[in-house]
Amino acid sequence: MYRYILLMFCFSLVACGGSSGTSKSTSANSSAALASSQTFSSAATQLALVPLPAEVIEHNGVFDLGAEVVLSTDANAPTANQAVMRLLNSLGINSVNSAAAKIRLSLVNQADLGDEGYSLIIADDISIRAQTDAGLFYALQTLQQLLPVGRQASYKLPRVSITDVPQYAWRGSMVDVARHFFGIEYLKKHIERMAAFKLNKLHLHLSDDQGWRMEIKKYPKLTSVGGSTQAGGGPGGFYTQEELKDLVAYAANYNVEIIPELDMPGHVQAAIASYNELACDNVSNLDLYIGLNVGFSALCLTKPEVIYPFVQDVLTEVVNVFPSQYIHIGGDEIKHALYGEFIDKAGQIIKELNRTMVGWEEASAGKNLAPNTLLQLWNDDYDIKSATDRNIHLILSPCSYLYLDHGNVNGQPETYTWCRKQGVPLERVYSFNPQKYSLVTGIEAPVWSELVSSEAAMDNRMWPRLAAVAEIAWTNQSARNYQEFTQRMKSLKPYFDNAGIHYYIEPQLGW
Ligand code: TNX
Repeated sequence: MYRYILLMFCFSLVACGGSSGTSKSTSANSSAALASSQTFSSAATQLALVPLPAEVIEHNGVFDLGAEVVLSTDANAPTANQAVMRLLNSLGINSVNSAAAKIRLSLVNQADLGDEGYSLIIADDISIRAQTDAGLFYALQTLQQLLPVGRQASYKLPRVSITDVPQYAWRGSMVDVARHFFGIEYLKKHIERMAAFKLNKLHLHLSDDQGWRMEIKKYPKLTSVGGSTQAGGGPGGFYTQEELKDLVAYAANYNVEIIPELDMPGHVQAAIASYNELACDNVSNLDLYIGLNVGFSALCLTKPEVIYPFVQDVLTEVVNVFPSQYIHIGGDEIKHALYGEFIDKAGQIIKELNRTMVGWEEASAGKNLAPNTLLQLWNDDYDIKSATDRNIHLILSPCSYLYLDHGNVNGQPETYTWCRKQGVPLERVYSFNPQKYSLVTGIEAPVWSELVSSEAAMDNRMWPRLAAVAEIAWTNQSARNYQEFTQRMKSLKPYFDNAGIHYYIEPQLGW
């Protein structure tokens, strides 16, 4: 039930003829309301909310948030409690014991809100309800978008009732930190930005031919050697386990789960250069790699006694650092008779570690995929039927829509074109219809970093396109409209500027 309903809405005090305009809210089902919804839901008058909520009913008048509020929270919602304090601090609002305006966060039993949904009602106070801490947290992200960016003397909010539930549980951003290394501070900023758009999975591509980025205590050379460089030959880098644990905790405060990927059995030149025995004995290229090719390295699948203890040891340390249920083992771009067997063995190791395997689409070659395995589809038309026939669910990352290493615009320098030669502009991203696929757990947009060598360039590839990804993943397909999206995004420019995001200046947003 996706509706966007504007009822005699007037945001400006002048237009409303006073601040206390009584609400003329009409039943959402009345034909008058529906008619006015058609008249008024023209893009220009929509609230600037991205992703678009499931249901928005605007009432007359505004709510004034003064310099002080009474805050009522639930002790069982630590993430939301931190988030509301951050929000009030950023606005310069004090939380006190007695004042007129109230913000109430309540955990409730309301099954239709699910695990991440919420209700946000701004009337004579601000009432936020959800079944979970995550739901309350998302209501606060919506509230933040309703507020101006930067401190004001007082804050005027539209009176509104929002009920909102996401379409997909997995709303992801993938960062390739292997081809080019990106530091923890950058990832923390990225987590905050993701959360503002209700993205909840940060998939870190932690190893590839050009670099191994996660400290593995049992194999220190993976990082001292394998992490020492990157594509193009720069200094590379790696994360200690302590840093990664800190990042995981930081992400949890933003309801973001980190999904680690250690790519195997291909894409392993950095590991082979660190521990030569992982390659087959006839392999002569044992050097670090700083080029851009793919598909040339592999763990030696005919030396199971060498590679499986390695896989076991690495994944054991991985699960000690990352609490996520899902562990991504890559599995892309390698052809070998024993490939399917590798996937099954890796899957078994992950199962014994009480976790669930994620693999790129090729991992559908596994014969014994555990029922809850997830596969990440990256070639739009890949024949994934052998997996979906077994009820294996998908994360959708079709490259011609969601590969953000491709250009924001046709011909953008330092972008790939192999999947779509015109790049994947914002409008193209937004046009992706996940309903073309079945068994969809979620949506994820990767940024591969062979050609992305700075934080500014990474920002440019991500934004504003990740906002479109967020809306695809959160909002029902039937409620989405590109023209309206661009209008809402236009109004959110101050957020992007204030957050210091080096976004692509998208002409279609008038930025
Ligand atoms: C394919 S997508 C790859 C990556 C490259 C990317 C460049 C996938 C699973 N593998 O190794 O970085 O293309 O667009």
